[in-house]
This record gives sequence, structure tokens and C-alpha cells, in this order.
Amino acid sequence: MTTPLEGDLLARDARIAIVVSRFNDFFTKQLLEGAIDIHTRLGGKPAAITVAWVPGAFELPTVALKLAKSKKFDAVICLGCVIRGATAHYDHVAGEAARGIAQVGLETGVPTIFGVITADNIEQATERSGSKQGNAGAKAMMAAIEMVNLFKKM
Ligand code: INI
Repeated sequence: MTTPLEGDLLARDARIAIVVSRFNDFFTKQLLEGAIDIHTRLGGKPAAITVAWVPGAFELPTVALKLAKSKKFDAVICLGCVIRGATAHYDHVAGEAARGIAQVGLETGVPTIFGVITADNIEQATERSGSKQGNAGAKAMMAAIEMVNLFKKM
């Protein structure tokens, strides 16, 4: 029998940075609330979380990179909301956010989590920020904690 390498969902004293975009803050505030709520429910202390606000999803990777490079955090979570219906340049903003966030994780080796809602319309954004489809911020926090604990075992 092999023992799988896996991270549990206990927040312990993991230091988490959250970068959150002001654009569509009607939704991103819900994501931030969901992330902090699940962190508390998984045993984390508020002092372990640092929050940085950026103008929009396009800016998430730049600030995530700076935080990841600082070595002060075990994981960085990026929260944003890009809505196709309201965004002529949706593909550029959403695509660059996704590409940049992935790059930060690969470049720094610090787990960098994609908590960006990419929605076709307001209804979908609503569903993913705390209603039918859960809360993407809470899911991002769970992913961050699992990754931090997985890294500790590797
Ligand atoms: N930023 C978002 O986070 N979501 C959006 O839906 C959005 N729209 O609609 O354009 C958006 N644009 C701003 C962008 O992220 C940058 O902040 C801006 O282009 C300055 O670089």
C-alpha cells in the first residue's frame, strides 16, 4: 500500500495573502467574506491573513507576484470577478489574469490560487459568489490550505 501525498484542511498557522479586485466589488466582497469565513471555520486566526486590494482582475498577478516573492506567505489567493456581458475586453482581462496567476505560482513556487469568477452574466456571477454554486472565495481558501499542507509534506 502506498501512502498518498495529500494536504489536509486544517488552517493551523498558515500565512495567507489575499489579493482582491475592486472591480465588480459587489461580488468580490462576497468572495473575500467567504474566504475569511472558511478560514476561521478551518481553525485559522484572522491575524494570519493579509488582504491587498487592486483595481481589477488584470492587476491581480502583479501584486500576487510581489507578495509571493516576499517570502512572508505560505500561499497567495487571487479573488476577482470578470463578467462577459459587461466587458468588451473580457477575454483579455480574464485570460491575462488566469495566465498571470498560474505564472506566479510556477515562478515562485508559492501556491497561488485562482479565485476569479469568469461569468457570462450577472446571474452566473451571483451563483458563484455565495448562492447556487457556492462561494468561489471559500473554495479558493480551501484550495490554498490544502496546498500549504501538501507542500509541508513534500
Ligand atoms: N476588471 C475586472 O476585474 N472585471 C471586469 O469585468 C473588468 N471589465 O469589465 O473590464 C475589469 N476591467 C478592469 C481591468 O481589470 C483593469 O483594472 C484595467 O484594465 C486597468 O489595467
